[in-house]
Amino acid sequence: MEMTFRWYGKGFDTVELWQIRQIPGVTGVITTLYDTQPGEVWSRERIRALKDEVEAAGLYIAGIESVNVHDAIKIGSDERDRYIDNYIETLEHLGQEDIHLVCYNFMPVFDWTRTELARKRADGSTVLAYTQAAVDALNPEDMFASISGDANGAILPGWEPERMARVKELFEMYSGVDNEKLFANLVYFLEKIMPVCNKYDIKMAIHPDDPAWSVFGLPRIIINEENILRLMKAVDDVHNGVTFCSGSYGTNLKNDLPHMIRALKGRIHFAHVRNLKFNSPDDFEESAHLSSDGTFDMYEIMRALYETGFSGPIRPDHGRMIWGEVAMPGYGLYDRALGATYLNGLWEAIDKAHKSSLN
Ligand SMILES: [Mn+2]
Repeated sequence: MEMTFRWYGKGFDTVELWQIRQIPGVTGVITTLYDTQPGEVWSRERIRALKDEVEAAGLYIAGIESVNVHDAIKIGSDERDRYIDNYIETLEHLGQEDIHLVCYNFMPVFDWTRTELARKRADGSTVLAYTQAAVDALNPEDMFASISGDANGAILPGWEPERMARVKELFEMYSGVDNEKLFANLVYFLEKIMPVCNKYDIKMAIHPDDPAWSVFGLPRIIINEENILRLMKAVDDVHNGVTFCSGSYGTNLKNDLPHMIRALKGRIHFAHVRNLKFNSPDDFEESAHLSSDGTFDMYEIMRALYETGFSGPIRPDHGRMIWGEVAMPGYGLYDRALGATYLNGLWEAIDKAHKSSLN
């Protein structure tokens, strides 16, 4: 594996590349053109400029998170082929610039959903949290107001104001789309883009839905082992792969994370590894990465990745806000750097134990 760090780009991220460069063991960034809209073609010039900027800091672009998928593609409307053509053109430009990993998601209307962005913990740190009762009590428009009011001034991915201004319209557009239709639209999209992915060896890595169940009655499909394996089979090409996000699949306690990793052997191209602490099955918070701070056994997650030969980028995910840092919720420097260091430590221990067992 390669340890990486998510970076939203200059002007969008409070963390700077030189700081990322100083985290031990971090060699690459996962980044994006944050000011592009879904459906827009990314120019080669802009991709090149981003690459140059990252490389000048002594890092490299390990992958893109995300190239967002236009709603027309998810809904399967008449315009979808035009937007798929645009997506293909973006992939072509990324391939020409030697970028071979693209994370994306296929969630309708909302990206990830949390009900609190700054829940205070006993140690004074703040974390993102989710309570089902709070979602049940809200309508979708109020959800946006509560999320944006708490974001430390940052624009959160998937919660862009221009998008949320259209939230009612978006709900209407998805009214005829159920889980099966959404799945069929995803397969249609993947089949269309596989040729360009094969040509440039671009690994598509679908991010799970977060939380891994339906919110506000919207369809959700990338939520468990059965569904993700179905998708792997439906488009049985190594370039149709997975972002294994422990914190997203892990929102549903029925998901056995190490088991899923083993079942997806060879198809996980990117990993987000973080912990959650469940206070009840309907209430969780994004704890520190350490196993003992949350509900998941991080050692077993890393061991499953190791034993399945995972060689792609891995990154710590949503960190706590600590030491007075003010940043995009979940995306401060300090706690994610601690997370990266902890995950590197686990990996080293697993690697050394494995090698000594061979002697
Ligand atoms: Mn994730």
